[in-house]
Amino acid sequence: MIKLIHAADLHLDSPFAGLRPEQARQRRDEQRALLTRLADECNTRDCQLLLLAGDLFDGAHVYRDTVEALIEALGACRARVFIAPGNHDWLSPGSPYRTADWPENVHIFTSETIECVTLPELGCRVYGAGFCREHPGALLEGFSAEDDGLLNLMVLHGDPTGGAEYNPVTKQQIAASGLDYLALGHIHRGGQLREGRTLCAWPGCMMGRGFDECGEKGVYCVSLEPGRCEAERVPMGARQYEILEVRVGEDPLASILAALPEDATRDIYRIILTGESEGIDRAALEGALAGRFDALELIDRTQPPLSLWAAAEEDSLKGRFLAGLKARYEQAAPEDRETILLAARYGLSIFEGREVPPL
Ligand SMILES: [Mn+2]
Repeated sequence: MIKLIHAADLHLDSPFAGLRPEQARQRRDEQRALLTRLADECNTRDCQLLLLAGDLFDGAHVYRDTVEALIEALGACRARVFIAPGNHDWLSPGSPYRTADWPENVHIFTSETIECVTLPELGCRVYGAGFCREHPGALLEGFSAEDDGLLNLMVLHGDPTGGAEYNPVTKQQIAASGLDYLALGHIHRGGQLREGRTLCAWPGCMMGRGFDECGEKGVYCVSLEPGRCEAERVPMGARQYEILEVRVGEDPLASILAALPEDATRDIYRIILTGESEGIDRAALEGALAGRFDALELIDRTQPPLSLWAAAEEDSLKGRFLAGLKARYEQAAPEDRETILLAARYGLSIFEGREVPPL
């Protein structure tokens, strides 16, 4: 039986442009630290192969520290390593894939024509190709693997979800490939499908970089023998982005706390508040939640309780005042609504002879 780890879309040296420079540098350090984790995972599980399906680097600018960290981690793997460069790390003339000194156990596919390395000691062959430009066309079209009893694997960057821009991989091509395992990269949310005798999988990115890459990220651990192939998700323990929608009750803080997992201190949260409220005291909530997250973004989408507008129909000065604000509230952009609610509450307090709450 062959055991392998399949990872993709590491996007090392991402700029993390939305973060402060200090935080961005920390994230790039964390990306490099994941390389050690990847090598450990391979060695602990006694994997014979590590397949890296492209977008290892985020772009043409790669720090030397990063190349060194990657070389060190891959060199520490007892597995044979196969890399198929993708659209972000395509094989430009100055690419580290061409210029760096890679360890002996690492094979980089440097042609857009599918090539093959036979590993008789493992009873398999590993096919692969690499992007030599950003948009290489359909690399798998017309391919079929040798059929001679060896297990056939392929590592490739490409899109199995219908996108046409970056090496589209269709179900027909997968079925016709005759491969046992097709290790893809490109789609950042992991998934797998079976077509014909082939299991095709893409692990997604190894670490989320924004709210468009939420949830737990990781790699696949694949076990493979003639007639059987399974891919199991292995989380890599990186910091996570999460979006949580919380319907607030009487006490918004209590509602949020009840919705949180036990420990989110390393994670980056966007909490969207819904339901009814007379206005969310953002500063107080942020204060009360400080330290529970690496970073928190609060979005208030609550609606005012009906009673605030109850007198808007009245034929009185109070009624006209509320009706005017209510109309503006309904037209307002979400970020302006809090101010309008505040005006309504203050105005109502004055009309009703109550003490005006402090600003
Ligand atoms: Mn990618």
